[in-house]
Amino acid sequence: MNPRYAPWQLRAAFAARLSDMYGREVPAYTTLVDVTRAVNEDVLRERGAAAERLGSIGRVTAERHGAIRVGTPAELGQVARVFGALGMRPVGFYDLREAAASAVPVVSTAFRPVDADELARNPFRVFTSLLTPADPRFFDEGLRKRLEDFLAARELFPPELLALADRAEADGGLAGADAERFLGLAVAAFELSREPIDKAWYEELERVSAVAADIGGVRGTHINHLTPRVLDIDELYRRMTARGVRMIDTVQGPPAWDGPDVLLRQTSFRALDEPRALRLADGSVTSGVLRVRFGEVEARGIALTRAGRALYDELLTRVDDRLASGDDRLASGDGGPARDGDRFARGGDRLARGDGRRPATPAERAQAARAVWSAALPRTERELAARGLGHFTYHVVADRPRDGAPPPTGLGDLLDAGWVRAEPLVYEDFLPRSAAGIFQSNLEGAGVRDDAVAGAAYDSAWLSGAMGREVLDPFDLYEARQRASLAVVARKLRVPGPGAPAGGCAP
Ligand code: OOG
Ligand code: NI
Repeated sequence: MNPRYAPWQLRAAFAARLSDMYGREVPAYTTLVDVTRAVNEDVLRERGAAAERLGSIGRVTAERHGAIRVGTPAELGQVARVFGALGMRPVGFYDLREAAASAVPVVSTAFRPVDADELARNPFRVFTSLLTPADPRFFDEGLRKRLEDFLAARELFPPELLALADRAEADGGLAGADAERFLGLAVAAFELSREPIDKAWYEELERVSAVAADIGGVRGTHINHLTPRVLDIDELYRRMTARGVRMIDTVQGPPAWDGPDVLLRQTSFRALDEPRALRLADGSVTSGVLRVRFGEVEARGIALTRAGRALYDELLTRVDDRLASGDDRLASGDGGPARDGDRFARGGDRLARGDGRRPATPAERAQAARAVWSAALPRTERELAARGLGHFTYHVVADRPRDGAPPPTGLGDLLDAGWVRAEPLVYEDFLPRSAAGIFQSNLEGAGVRDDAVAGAAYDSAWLSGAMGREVLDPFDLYEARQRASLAVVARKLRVPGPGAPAGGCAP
């Protein structure tokens, strides 16, 4: 008997083993997972079925995202093959060079399952960043050349792993012994390497960018955080702090407020000192410490439409403007001079100020965000749908009224009359500004970026070409799921395409 493992089973097993490995390497991660589980149990007890509105407790408990960073398009292509075996595809393009205040010379995508049933089985995703040595704002010609030579000479994934990955993808899974071998090699590829690091080279890169050193200063890659999903991130933040874990000073993303949860809220704790072997110029090896890994936790909300997302981005700007105008500054301590280091302050929620005033505190920012949110975002799911801001799937209600009358035709009326119900689609992706904030909140130094020269241009099409796989547009994926559900409603009720909740044509 030689059981076969489908891609989703490989994915679930990989996520679980990676979690075990990371827990051994970073003990604080285990604390984070324990506290997350306790919060989720409490939320489930308090809110009942409502707690599972954005994913079953089974899915949420197993849910993780990881993050890795690689150096070359060829390496990214190999990552895509390993994750392809797990049924994960590249979704979304994130340019963190622009989103970060510190030197974060990477562009990124996220590998994840895309079909609804695959997401329900196990939604494991990996935020994957690619170094940009060709960007002259960070690297001069000489450094670029040495960096590219260094990267070209290393091997992140053994050929046997890649061969098994290709076979798994082509055959739709692997048989027992091969699956075991594949999983062992794949987890090992993301462990922290014990090989000595060339101290001078690492430090040269670190002066440019700590991220560049983390990627291009070593011979391997590693998982740099693994993030569980929590149902109440504010409560999680309180409990971790009470346990003495020093969290970054904010929760990134939308503020806590009394309307529907949208998109993604994240927070993290600092990288921990980890002993590493360092090779000196004379060839001798000494021991030092590096901080390259950290802990992160997230709460997921409803996926926004393109229009909803544009509104979200505009609200972020409105919060910045409001803080810049000084409306939300607490009376005490206002007007103090900005400290030098604040230009690249921790937490990513810094406000660049040219007027010499101190940046807004996290509490001021949260208060401003709540005010802006309350004024601009609908307070109910129904309203989010009606204004075309959120993504939902629509389902015919089994015990709908049966008085012989034909169903109304507009989606709004179908919802009101109880023929159809709406289920929110959970946001499966990331946010560039939060990602940049997470990056820089965990960096030691800000690095340097020369904004006097033009940056190298990268976009989603470039990234697709670089790895030889199409980077999918996340909005297209949510829209397709919404549209497919509406087609089923139309067929079952024999109504013309019921269209958007606002009553117009199909969304
Ligand atoms: C990735 C940071 C982005 C997130 O959750 O936004 C990220 C990294 O540090 O490599 O994981
Ligand atoms: Ni993350």
